[in-house]
Amino acid sequence: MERQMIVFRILETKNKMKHKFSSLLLGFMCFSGTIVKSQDTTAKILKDTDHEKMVWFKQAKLGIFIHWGLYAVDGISESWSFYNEYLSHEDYLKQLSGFTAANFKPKEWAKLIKDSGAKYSVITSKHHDGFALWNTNYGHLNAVSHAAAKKDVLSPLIDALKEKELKVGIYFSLPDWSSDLYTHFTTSKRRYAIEQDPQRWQQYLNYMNGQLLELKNNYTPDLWWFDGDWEHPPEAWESTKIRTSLLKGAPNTIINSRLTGQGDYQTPEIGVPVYRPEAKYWELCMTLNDSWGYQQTDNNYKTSQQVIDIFVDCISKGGNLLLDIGPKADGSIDPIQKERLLELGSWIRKHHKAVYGTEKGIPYEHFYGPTTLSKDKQTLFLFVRDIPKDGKIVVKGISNTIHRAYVVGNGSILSQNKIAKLYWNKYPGISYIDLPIETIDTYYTVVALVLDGPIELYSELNGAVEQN
Ligand code: FHN
Repeated sequence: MERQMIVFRILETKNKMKHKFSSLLLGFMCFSGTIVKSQDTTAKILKDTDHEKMVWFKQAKLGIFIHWGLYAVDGISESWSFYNEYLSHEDYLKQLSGFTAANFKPKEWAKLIKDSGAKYSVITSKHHDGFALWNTNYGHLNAVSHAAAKKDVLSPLIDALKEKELKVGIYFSLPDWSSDLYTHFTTSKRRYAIEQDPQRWQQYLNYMNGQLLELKNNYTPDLWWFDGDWEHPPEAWESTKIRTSLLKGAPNTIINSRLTGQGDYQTPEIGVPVYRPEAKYWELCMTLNDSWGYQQTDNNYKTSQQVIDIFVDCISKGGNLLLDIGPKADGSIDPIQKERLLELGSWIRKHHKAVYGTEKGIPYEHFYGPTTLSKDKQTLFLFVRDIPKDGKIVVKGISNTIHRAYVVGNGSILSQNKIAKLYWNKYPGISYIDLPIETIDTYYTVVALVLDGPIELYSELNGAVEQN
């Protein structure tokens, strides 16, 4: 068994090297203008992250992101609409009178999130516009004192999430474009440069850190989801200090990669990684349509199939999906958004064995599609998106004996046969597994292959057949 694990690791290393070579090739092709763009998964994360504290995150696979703020009132782009000067800051703030949260039912939100199959949720406590959802003693813009809601909407949501045993993530924007203490106001207006007025910047840091401490003390989140670090270097944000202060007394809290250099995991955004990111921990954040917050004019919703495509892609590459919803200003959630979450949830429930706690799958050379592996690497899960035209799926280069093949979610045993296997050499042959039409799932049918030990991948080039 030990030996098989080693073989698997060696083969993985070989594959990584192959992948590095293909990345180089890709880079060269980009350079020569052949291929459009490579992905940026390079955001710096800490090298010495405590692996113990990452266990729940690694096993969770799905989180629900919530962008809720003033921008839902007019259905415009969160914060960016005034920053990019599509409307004035003054007009943007007029939305305060429409942010009622009149139909806000935090328990229903938490139930929906739980039913989606997510194990955690990340809520925008404050976006770049500086509007805080909780009763902060800092700043001048929050749901209690300034919006029609006249109440703290963050606390009841966090309570409801905890009640449902969901892990809690707090999104916090480092920039606050509405604060007079902050450097940037809009794309064409800067208030000041840090070098010109370090005292004012220090006042901003005090304000920002004051809010962070409030959030820490009020909610003891499991995860901090920072955003907006691109506006200043880590030294200006004093990101090391922020990390130390947030982890003080709460060492198991996880921090995302956008507290530059101080994060525990990478956060690619929208672009589904084409290749497996190298980072051990990563999470793709993704919208359901093309907007983070609620925008009634944006109907470009991904279908349930597409949402599940993206989810399966992430987990097969060893990552999580942080899928976003944008509730309306009254606190209700658009029926399409609800439907997508519930559909994803029922698919996950049926296939939970192939999802939670699994590891990234095997290279595509062995199977035409995404895969995951059980923790002990003795069960390989194959995700079949389409109906195989001859009713068979094909697996290649697996040296193990397949003890049993069955359909996850209903247990149907599947028959298999092997071709091109010669008894005198090690080439494992090609396995064909029957997948009758009655077993096909609406989105992905998942086939489990129970192996005789940890998976052993074969990648040699066979030589001449020397006897017959
Ligand atoms: O600018 C934001 C954007 O509005 C949104 O919040 C996303 C979510 O990941 N993050 C930022 C850009 O990276």
